[in-house]
Amino acid sequence: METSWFSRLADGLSKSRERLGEQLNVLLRRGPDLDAAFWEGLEDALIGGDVGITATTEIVDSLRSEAARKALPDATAVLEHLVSRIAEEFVDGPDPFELSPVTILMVGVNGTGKTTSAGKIARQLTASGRSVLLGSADTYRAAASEQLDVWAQRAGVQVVRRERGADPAAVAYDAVSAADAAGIDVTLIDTAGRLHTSTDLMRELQKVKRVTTEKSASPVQTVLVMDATTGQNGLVQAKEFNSALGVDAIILTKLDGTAKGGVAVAVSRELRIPIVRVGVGERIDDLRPFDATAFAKALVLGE
Ligand SMILES: Nc1nc2c(ncn2[C@@H]2O[C@H](COP(=O)(O)OP(=O)(O)OP(=O)(O)O)[C@@H](O)[C@H]2O)c(=O)[nH]1
Ligand SMILES: [Mg+2]
Repeated sequence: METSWFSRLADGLSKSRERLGEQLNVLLRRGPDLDAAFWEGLEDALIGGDVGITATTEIVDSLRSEAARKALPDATAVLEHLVSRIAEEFVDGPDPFELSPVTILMVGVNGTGKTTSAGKIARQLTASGRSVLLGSADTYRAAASEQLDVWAQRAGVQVVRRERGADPAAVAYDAVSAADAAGIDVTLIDTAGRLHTSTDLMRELQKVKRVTTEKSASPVQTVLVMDATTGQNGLVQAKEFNSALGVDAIILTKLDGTAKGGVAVAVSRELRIPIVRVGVGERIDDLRPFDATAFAKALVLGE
């Protein structure tokens, strides 16, 4: 299982690795010397992979002093240290989906993968024997509720909903009431990703969170679903969600669709929020628990 997990992750990250790996290979082909051109090349490769300028500078500076301190012989030795250095950049933290009971708000801009991630997680959790309830608090799009239904049927879980246009906070209220009454382990509340303005969206989500927290007997966690293909823009949005709502954990989706998988590094270290799941494809198993070392290896070495 571990093997397939690694290969799925490495496959999913192949675009990132091709790009970063190709640049690193070019560096290695230059020769083993750890000269100024090597360090610049390494910096360019990481920035190109969307690791972010601050993180890149820190990583390269620390590798550089490590290379001097430990008298690393050549470029290959430095790149081996790069994996552990990248892995260290990730913030560790509790996984909200492992709490029980818990109520989890799935938030994020439109199209990032909130609804499908909620569905996939519902199915994964029920497969491991936990009771799950879904709340469809995206009341704007008729399709949102139907999309959640499809996943709910596969997972065999109930969906709490109201009519189109209803107050999302009212749906959340109904969902946590039903979950508390039934002794549900994990309540997942799907929310909308787009309103007229982002201020409207944040205000609405704040209300959903307030009502949920007041009503729910279980702790409430806010999980931000972020699309890796949006790169540094996604990071700006993530900061906005975090300051408006307080984000406990991140799901980073669509890593299979981008050469900029390094954005995971920037997101985790700049927000100081753990990434708890990564999406590397559209199949249910493609939403995987996050492991910093495996991720760094898959990103840099593809193994
Ligand atoms: N390739 C790939 N596609 C993904 C991944 N995660 C989600 N998707 C796809 O992204 C699309 C949008 O997903 P949704 O779950 O509808 O996104 P959403 O955040 O609920 O969108 P709104 O409800 O419009 O805000 C769907 O086609 C998903 O199948 C992933 O990790 N990789
Ligand atoms: Mg949705």
